[in-house]
Amino acid sequence: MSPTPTRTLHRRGFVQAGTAAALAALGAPLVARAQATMTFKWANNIPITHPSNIRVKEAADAIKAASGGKVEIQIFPNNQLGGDTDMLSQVRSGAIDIFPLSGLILQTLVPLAGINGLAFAFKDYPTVWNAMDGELGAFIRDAIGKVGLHSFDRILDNGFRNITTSTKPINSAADLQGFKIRVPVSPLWTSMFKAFGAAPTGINFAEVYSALQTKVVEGQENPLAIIEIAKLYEVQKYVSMTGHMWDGQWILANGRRWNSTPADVQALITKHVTEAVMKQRDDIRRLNNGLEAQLKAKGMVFNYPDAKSFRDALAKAGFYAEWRGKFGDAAMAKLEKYSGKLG
Ligand code: X2X
Repeated sequence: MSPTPTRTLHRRGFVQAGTAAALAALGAPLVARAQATMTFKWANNIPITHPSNIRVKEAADAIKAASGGKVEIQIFPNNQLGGDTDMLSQVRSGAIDIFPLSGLILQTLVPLAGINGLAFAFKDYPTVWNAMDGELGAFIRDAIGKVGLHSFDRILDNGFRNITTSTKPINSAADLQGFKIRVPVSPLWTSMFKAFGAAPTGINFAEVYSALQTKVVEGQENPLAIIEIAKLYEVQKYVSMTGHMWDGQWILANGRRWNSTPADVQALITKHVTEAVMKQRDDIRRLNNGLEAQLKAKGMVFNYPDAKSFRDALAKAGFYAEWRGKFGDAAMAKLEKYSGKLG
């Protein structure tokens, strides 16, 4: 069957006027074919009710409308296509097109991507966004580009992480001695909790609820939004507000798929995904501020440990020195421009 004649999308009203003007300014060719429907599989590890999915669904709807139904983003939430480790393989092979992933889990493939997880690096959100939307983020995205993945510029917020347990509150690093805790599958996470003196096990998020329920582990650590949305309050009692690190998800696309996507479609997707990320950050900030009261109402017990014993344990175990060596001086200089001297 011979293909129908090619038409540029703007002639069909495919691209909104604003986008077309922006593309013209960039000198980008409008090369997409009006007859082809493009479908992108977007997969992740969290329930559809999480702002990451709500906002991406809005972006997908906007992209579909703006493209006259030609560009479709299908969302597969909640580990439907596998756990994080598996989805990372799939986005590399092209079985999944777009996959948001914690930089610390991506670290198994891009060692530098774990750097923002260095314990207590960021004192607050303004510092996080200055770093991740600034030179540190650009440095990390460069490294991601080298393994054949495209990273969108803006990273999704996951949040500052806190420890939950089924057995006792964690008041200081001493309470973590020998403590069986789940961490995501990531060298930095495992190293951090070993340095605290705990007994960490790397488990994908897909198995966290059942690992807590069956007491394979006594605790885990996550931002409040995840604790609420994944219903971890059903299997955990205490929340210790350690805020030991900030974590976000880079939105990764299979490089071959992305590079073979017409420039106007790339621009359309990028515009809406970026808007979704900025709204998602706002949602998470508001959620994490309001959730404490809600989780208390569900029976969770909160405590607010001082960071000092945790920092001291890390310093004593040589955690910062070890990771400074692994990340290298150039990368540490990018981080410390925002965090101040670590360790
Ligand atoms: O796996 C986790 O704990 C989660 C949901 O926070 C991440 O995606 C890193």
